[in-house]
Parts: sequence; structure tokens; C-alpha cells
Amino acid sequence: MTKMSTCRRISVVDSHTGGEPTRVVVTGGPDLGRGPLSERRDLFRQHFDAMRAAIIEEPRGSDVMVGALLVEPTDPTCTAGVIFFNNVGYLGMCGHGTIGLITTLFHLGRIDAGVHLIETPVGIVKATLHENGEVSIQNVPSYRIKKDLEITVANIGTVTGDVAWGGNWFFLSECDSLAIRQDNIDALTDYAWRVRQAVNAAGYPEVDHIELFGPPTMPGADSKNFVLCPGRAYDRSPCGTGTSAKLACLAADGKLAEGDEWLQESIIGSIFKGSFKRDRDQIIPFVTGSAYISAETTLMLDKKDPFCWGIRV
Ligand code: PYC
Repeated sequence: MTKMSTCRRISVVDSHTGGEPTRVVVTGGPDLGRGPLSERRDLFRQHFDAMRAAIIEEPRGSDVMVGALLVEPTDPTCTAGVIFFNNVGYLGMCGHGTIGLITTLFHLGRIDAGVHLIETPVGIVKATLHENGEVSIQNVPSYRIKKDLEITVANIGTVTGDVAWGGNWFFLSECDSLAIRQDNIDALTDYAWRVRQAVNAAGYPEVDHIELFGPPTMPGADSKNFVLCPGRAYDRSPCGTGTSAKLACLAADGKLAEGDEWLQESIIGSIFKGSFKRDRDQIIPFVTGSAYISAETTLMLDKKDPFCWGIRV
């Protein structure tokens, strides 16, 4: 019988932001050294990917969960560094995850309300924890690289959308043929997955998030989205980086003025407030939302467990 002490212990705090879970790894994660965060993310991928799967995949996690490895920042002005990961790999930035991280740091007594810089592999984001518990993030500069890309999608036909960066790469498209509703999730997932394959084949292999839009249902919302993440899980939140990419497109089209508010509703009805300021041919997006702590726990990694490193399908 394996003694508990032979197990590796990883302490985590789970939260959700608008329904989308974040698992912050507080202690026991891989030691990635002190280099730039983009290099530490590469080290994570090259040498510790089994640990990513052990933390995120079943039986300890699920496809929906996003991990956030808390690390020492290289920039001393930053409160923390973070490397985000999911069921298939690593994310440049994660908006809902940053809101979850700030809420977790407050829960742990490490920060108070105020402004906190967070270092990520794709740049520094500025997060503000408000007195009412809401978190606003000033995301990395965001921009559109292609407007009205027309792609031919197997079994669907021609789909038109924009390619934009909001901390991750997105293809953003109005979806007229399917309602953005929870009872349509299987169909939306299938549609978005096919679209992703066609976008990648059309010369945009970097696009790994598909964001579909339809009319809002919540009072005051401007739009409702369905975001398919790289590992085929859909974002329960309105997606912070996806909202940033949307703001970049709205700004480029002159459809939203600097400083005006955009309320982005998610497939489950949660809301992020977005706005932007211009920065030459890019925008600086601001996204506000709330996260709630759902668990504080210790993951046990017993090497004798046949599913210690996750269940891969
Ligand atoms: O909020 O940026 C986000 C995000 C990316 C993937 C899942 N959520």
C-alpha cells in the first residue's frame, strides 16, 4: 500500500470567472527557473508537460479548466508572474484566468484592493482589484490583422470573419445559421471546430480560438458570444482575450468609440465589461469581471496511480 507521503503534493486554489474555472497552482508546481516567462513556458512544455496534464485533465480536473502556474516575475514591479495552461497546452494570456488569479491572491491574503502588475509570457498586464471585488484588466495591446477573411468550410459553406490578436489568436465571425444558445452547444462546437480547421488551412495556423457572435439576451448586453478554446472546450465566460480581440475589431471598424463601454455576454449569460484606448494602430483593451473561489485543495500525484498523469482521450 502506497504511503500518502510518497505522493507529490500540489496545492491549488480553484475559482470561476463568469462560470469558467481557473486553477491557480500555489505550491508544488514545476521549478522553471528565473528566465523570461516565455522561456519558462517553453521549459514547462518541453520538460513538465505531464504535470500540466496531471493538474488539468481528469481525474483531478476537466477539459474546461484553465491552469495558472504562479511564478516569481522577472520584473520587480510586478506582483506576480503567471503561465496559463489548458487541456492541450499553453496560453499566451488568459483574461478570465487573470481575474481568477487576482481574486485568488486576495483570498490568500497576498494582495489588497488596488493596482497590480502581472507578468505573462506575452507581456505585462495591469489588473485592478476594486473594493467591490470586481477585477479590471488592462490587457496586452490588441489588433486585427485580417478583415473579412472568406473561408470555405466542409459541410457548412462560406464563412466570413476577422483574424485578431487579444493575447491569443482569434477568428471572429457573426453566426447567422446557428443560435448562440446553450441548447445548441454540440452544434456550435462542431461548427466552430470545422471553422478552425478551415481558417488554419487558409494560412492562419496560429488561430486556435474561434469566437462566434449573435444577438444578446441579457439586459444591456451588446452581443453574445460562443468561444471555442484550443482543446475543443467552450469558454463559459465571455473570454477576456476574445473580448479584447472583439474590441480591436470594433475599434478598427469605427463601431465603438474610445472609452465607450461594450458589454459582452457569454453563452451562459455571464458578462464582461469592455472598453479600449487607442495606441497607434493597436488598442489597449480593458476588461472587467468577477471571480469567486470554489475550492482550496491539495492534489496528490501518486506515481503508482495508473492515471496519475491524466486520462488522455
Ligand atoms: O478569458 O482569455 C480568456 C480565456 C482564454 C481561454 C479561456 N478563457
